[in-house]
Amino acid sequence: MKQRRAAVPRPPEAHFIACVTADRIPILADPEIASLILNTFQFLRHRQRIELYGYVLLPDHMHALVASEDLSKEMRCLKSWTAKETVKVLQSRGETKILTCLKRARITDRLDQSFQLWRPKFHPKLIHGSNMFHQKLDYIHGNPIKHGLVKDPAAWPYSSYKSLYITGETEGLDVWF
Ligand code: NI
Repeated sequence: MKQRRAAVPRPPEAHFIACVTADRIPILADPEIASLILNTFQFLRHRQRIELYGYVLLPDHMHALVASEDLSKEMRCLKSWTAKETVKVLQSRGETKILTCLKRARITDRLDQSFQLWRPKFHPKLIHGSNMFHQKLDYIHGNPIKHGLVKDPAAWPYSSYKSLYITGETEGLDVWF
């Protein structure tokens, strides 16, 4: 008889990813847009479509450590959903300047969409072992410093640093050591 597999965590075939906004339009560190991106990560986590080990949102790009059976599909899903929702947020606020930028950034062969939030790629790099895992996690958390936004990783509101190392409130994250 075939036994149902218990919910043992899969060995994390995590990938380090980087997603950049179209034309590097700096809108991801907007509180409302950041939270819709993070909520989308959480939606995918709760559906067990991804595992999320760490993340950072910078104004014009994001980095994350994620694992998934079909990472390309999930990233495509995350990007198209967050793009649509971001446009709705900007429209409701009447942010015509940014919307014009997103319209101009549109990739011309995609006629089914009128705005472009993300560049098409997500640059996945497979994590080999725990050294590389931690190196990438440190890179993620150090990114706001690297990009000159803050001096202390705890001062940047849009990363997993505080949850992992300060508050210990890691329910939004998958932890792997
Ligand atoms: Ni960066």
